[in-house]
Amino acid sequence: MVADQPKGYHPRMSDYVTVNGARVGVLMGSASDWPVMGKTSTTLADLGITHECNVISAHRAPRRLESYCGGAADRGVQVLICAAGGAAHLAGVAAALTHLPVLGCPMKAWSTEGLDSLLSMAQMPRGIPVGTLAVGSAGAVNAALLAASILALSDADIRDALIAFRAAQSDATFPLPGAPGHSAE
Ligand code: RP5
Repeated sequence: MVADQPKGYHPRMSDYVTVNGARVGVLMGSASDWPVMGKTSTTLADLGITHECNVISAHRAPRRLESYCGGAADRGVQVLICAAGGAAHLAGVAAALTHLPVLGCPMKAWSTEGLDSLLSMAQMPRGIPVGTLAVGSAGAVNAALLAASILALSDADIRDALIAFRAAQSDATFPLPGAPGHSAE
């Protein structure tokens, strides 16, 4: 019996969304994280990685988080990406509840430009690691790319998609109209 939940509370699968074949689970502490974390989802989709996205707060819905993390590996999820702001314990608690690799995305919340979230994730005490990315959009995109790198170790399609993504990034050119040596348009 846990004091913070009604007596007899048991999370149901319907408390969160699952996607058949999902390899990555994206968790957020709040729907207010979605404008940034949508970039994680878009990047995963661009690489052809089936994933699922849920808002499950570690402090508002701890039993639901326990249920989700406890079942993730058995459903075939291989990486969790957790985003939260403030005293951002979502990634650390998720990492405590599963052996899967957990990547942390610190969100800018209401103060300190996200430094609070960054330190909450990066400064995990020894024993339970969280692979922490940069604050905000850069970390959100990089979390997807790092998840792809992990999955690429055993999935040739994802490896090819990641290599193609990086090649396109390297081949991109950046005209500076009007700058010395660049054309005017
Ligand atoms: C965290 O607090 C969330 O991850 C979010 O980044 C921040 C603010 O949440 P809301 O007050 O917008 O729900 O739990």
